[in-house]
Amino acid sequence: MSYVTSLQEGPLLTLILNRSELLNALNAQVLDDLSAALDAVDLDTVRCLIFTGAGEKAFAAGADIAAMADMTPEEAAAFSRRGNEVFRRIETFPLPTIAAVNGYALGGGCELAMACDMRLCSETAVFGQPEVTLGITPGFGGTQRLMRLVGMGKAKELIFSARNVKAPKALEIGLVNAVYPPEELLPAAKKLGARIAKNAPIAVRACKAAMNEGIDLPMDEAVDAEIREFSGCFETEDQKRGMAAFLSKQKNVEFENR
Ligand code: CO8
Repeated sequence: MSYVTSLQEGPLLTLILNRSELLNALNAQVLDDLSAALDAVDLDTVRCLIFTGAGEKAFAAGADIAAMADMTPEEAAAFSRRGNEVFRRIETFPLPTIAAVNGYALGGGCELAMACDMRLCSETAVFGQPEVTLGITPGFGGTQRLMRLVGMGKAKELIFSARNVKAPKALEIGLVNAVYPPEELLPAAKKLGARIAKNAPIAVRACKAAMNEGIDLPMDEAVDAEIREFSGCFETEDQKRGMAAFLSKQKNVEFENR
């Protein structure tokens, strides 16, 4: 049995963390199942991934504390490396990703949400990096991604104090893009995914690649990443199709992912 359920609806693939009895806590098996779910994505038909958690309480309440309690430093390094590997894979995955955060997103759960391109959450969502209350640092990218999302001062405040942040505050500090009533969260994520899915898929992927690469580069090199991705689009049929449609005033162009 997999801890990750995949549900494809047209161009949208929803990956559901399915360990609700432990608030979708992330152990090695969940990480492996997430990785296997990514291996199985059909890049020809899927145009957007949505990550969410099973149950009404949690997106993911973090790495599995019971599984970590007796780790040696070497085992902890291997676990942290594996989590970082899987989350970096999500961050650089060649499709846009949306975290639909339906409750607690603590520790590794917050880190998973931050590895996604966009975060939508329910009014019940709670974000936080409580690791220092357990005697550890964040270990799945939290020390690096939170500061890139909300700025160094706010990230340090949240990580050092281990203070949780509810949905409205998460919106205010830019940790999430939007907040919805719980029953509207997945429909909203799918609506955003469907809107993205209508656009030229290779161009969307190229935007993601340019933005991901550029954020860590000096501006002169960052714009080179854009030039490379921009010019690459001119090798695609969808560029010809999109521009021809505009020039002939044709609406609702259908892109072919070629
Ligand atoms: N790990 C393991 N089990 C968990 C976790 C978790 N992170 N979170 C919840 N559970 C379990 C509980 O133990 C409980 O199990 P049981 O029913 O067997 O007693 C079940 O899930 C339900 O949880 P609660 O009864 O606690 O539910 P409440 O509604 O009372 O509380 C909370 C919900 C506030 C979310 C609470 O469960 C909580 O504080 N959980 C822990 C949150 C946390 O500290 N997360 C950070 C973990 S550390 C981390 O993520 C670091 C990432 C990188 C590490 C890599 C380094 C090697």
